[in-house]
Amino acid sequence: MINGYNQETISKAINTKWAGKTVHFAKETDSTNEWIKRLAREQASEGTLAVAEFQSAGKGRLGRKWEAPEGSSVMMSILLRPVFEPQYAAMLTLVMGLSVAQAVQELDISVSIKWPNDVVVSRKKICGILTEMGLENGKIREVVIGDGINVNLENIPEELQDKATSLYLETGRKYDRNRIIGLVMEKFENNYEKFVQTCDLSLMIDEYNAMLANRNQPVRILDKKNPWEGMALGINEQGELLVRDDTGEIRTVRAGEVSVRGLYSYV
Ligand code: BT5
Repeated sequence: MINGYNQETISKAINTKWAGKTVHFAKETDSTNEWIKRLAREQASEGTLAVAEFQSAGKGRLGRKWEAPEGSSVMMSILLRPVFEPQYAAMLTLVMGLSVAQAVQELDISVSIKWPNDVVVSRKKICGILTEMGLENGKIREVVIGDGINVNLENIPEELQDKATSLYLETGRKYDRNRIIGLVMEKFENNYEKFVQTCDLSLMIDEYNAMLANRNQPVRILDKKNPWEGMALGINEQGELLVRDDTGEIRTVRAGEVSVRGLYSYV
């Protein structure tokens, strides 16, 4: 049977140097990203992790909502205080995406990454990532990375069924959320330490591209003014998606500026 899920069980499952060394746990909060920002104002240290069993105001990107029932999903946010320049912070979403994918792979589940911020199983989303940055005098004050991982969800709301799933729905098995958090923290610590050496993805690009669901897939770039289609080739060291358009030109697509969809499905 699966252990409990609380501050103590989560801390026990994390064997890292700094990522998730301090864990805060709540039965309910508004959003773990908002909670960790409040903890950051109270001088929480780098690597502090906030985990909630339920979020009353879970957030996606661009004002979208993140919703998951109590008791079945991982909702957590980690606090970082990087000293690098703000322009590099957006790549941390990719660093976390790779880390979650590697953690899920350790459970013997076939998993991939939908650039830039989703982790997918069977081409449906099992995890969304939201990175937020606070600045002070042009410098990074903090970066918060939030993960919502659909672990043991037994149902997916009707409107999300074509693009979302859970580890349980894909494998028929229930997973220990403590272990998943421990694995994500271990992978993230390792990848983040590589990232800060170069401030780009060069030390993990091959692993990333090997797990990229969009790779060699036809995609539609949902640019508001000029949507276009092409073949996704992989990411570059700056985390941009390389897409060959129908004239043969290879164009770079930046996360945050446009959305990318598979031509035949969500990925
Ligand atoms: C994301 O946004 O995928 C980022 C989600 C980040 C959630 C975590 S949970 C812990 C931390 N605290 C927070 O408040 N947020 C972070 P985006 O790409 O904008 O996708 C949002 C869209 O995903 C929604 O509009 C829905 O269509 C869909 N969605 C909502 N809940 C979902 C779920 N549980 N599983 C899969 N898709 C979902």
